[in-house]
Amino acid sequence: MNSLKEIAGFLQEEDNFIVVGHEGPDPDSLGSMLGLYFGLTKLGKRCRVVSADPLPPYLTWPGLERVEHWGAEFDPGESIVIVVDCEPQRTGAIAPGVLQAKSLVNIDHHQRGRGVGQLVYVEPQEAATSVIVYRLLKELRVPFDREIATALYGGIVGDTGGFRHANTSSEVLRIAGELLEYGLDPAKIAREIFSMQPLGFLQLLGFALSNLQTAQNGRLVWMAVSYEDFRRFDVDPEFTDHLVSYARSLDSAEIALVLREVSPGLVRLGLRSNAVDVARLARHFGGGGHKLASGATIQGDFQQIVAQVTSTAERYLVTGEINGRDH
Ligand SMILES: [Mn+2]
Repeated sequence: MNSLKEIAGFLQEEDNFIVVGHEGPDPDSLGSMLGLYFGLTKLGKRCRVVSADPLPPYLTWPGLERVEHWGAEFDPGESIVIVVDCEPQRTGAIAPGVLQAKSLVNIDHHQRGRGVGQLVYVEPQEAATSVIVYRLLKELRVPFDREIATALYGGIVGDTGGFRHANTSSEVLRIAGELLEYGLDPAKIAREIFSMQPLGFLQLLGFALSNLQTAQNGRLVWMAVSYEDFRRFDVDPEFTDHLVSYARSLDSAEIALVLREVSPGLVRLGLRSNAVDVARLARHFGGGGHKLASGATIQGDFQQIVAQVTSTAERYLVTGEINGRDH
């Protein structure tokens, strides 16, 4: 792994960058993408920002309109690609182009991410990749303004669950406090991230909550929403990963999980915990993430996957072991 100083030095020397984040962009991936984009632009660098997937429709941060959308045809050409908040493989449809970049920089805070590229900075201790980008922009002596501050603050709010998760350190609050001095609107940023639900989503939520399942006296709790359910409530399944926070709010929950069939036969597993290491469970199903918040994408028959995942999670909760029988 490189130091932030080395990465800053490299960025200072070079020009012509493309910043990319993960598939299904969330506030932290967008915050770190835009923060870095504005920072490099302020240094007089040529920079573009690219996402494979559409952005969450409710965010109105300055600069989001500059995000270009590319698919499998994405070709970085001579540009240096900077991958933030994920490994290059997780950039979705643009991943083949990203992996062929002549030069690759990887900045991330995910536990499993070993980083891929000429320059790599992966620090799982950091609450958000937006915090790492904050430090990098300081290293680069970029003057901050409201645009940069909104992006980084939004990313931090997203990944700390509005300063509620275990990653909310005094350092994170100090950085957030400094960013607030640039005249951003914290109530608006929080409302856009947490409280802009379309009617269909609330109705789907009511359905999902009334079908909530538990095991082990409520220590394990799960929701399963099929593709058919999403269609019935006319909800885009890609923007429903926060369903898991409702499952997690059960008083007895130690492991909360949500299984969403986002297209026929393609299932996204979201895992949350208050103490148990659910990154291990996510890895068992081919995914990854953080100790208390992780996920995976699984292909197959929805009902079979629901049965398999919940029985594995229950066994893990009871024994602390994941034996390899299911996979
Ligand atoms: Mn993140």
